[in-house]
Amino acid sequence: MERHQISPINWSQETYIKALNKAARAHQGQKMAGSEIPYLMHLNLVSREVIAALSIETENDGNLAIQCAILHDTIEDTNTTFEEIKTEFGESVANGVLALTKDESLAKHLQMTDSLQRIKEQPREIWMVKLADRITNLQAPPNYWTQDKIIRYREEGIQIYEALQDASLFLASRLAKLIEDYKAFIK
Ligand SMILES: [Mn+2]
Repeated sequence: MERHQISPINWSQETYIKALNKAARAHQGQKMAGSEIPYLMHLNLVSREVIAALSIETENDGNLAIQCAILHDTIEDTNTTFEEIKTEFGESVANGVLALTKDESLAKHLQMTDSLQRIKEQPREIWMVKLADRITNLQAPPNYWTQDKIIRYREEGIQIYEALQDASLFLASRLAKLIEDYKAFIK
């Protein structure tokens, strides 16, 4: 049956499915922190934020943004390697995922600044993924977090916002609102 192809403007469904299959296998068995919910939920939420931004900010390379959104934690949290991502998804996706990976050889308090510097050397689509990641993570903190940890997490959110806000008006305004709302968790 001959059918006219209809696709989203700046990304393809096939690309999304391929990345999601990879992430589902790589993160198999992992759960979201402090819960029984599969980790894939986090990747779903991050990619939904990115897709929402792409529907408005259509000048972006949506395939790059979506692949990096879905794969952003594979190098950091699974045994997937940079080389593997490069072979399967290409060099720009692998470079993006690597920039989104914390350098655990650094002291913990230096890791965010270092990662933000490396993200800023990447295309804006990678910045969008980091904004979307923090939007997704700025939900009610787990009940075992200390006040100190909650305050630091909010401050890190501000640091991410300040560094990357230019990548997406949509995501930056979502993040700004969540940073404001997060004050409610500080007693
Ligand atoms: Mn993440």
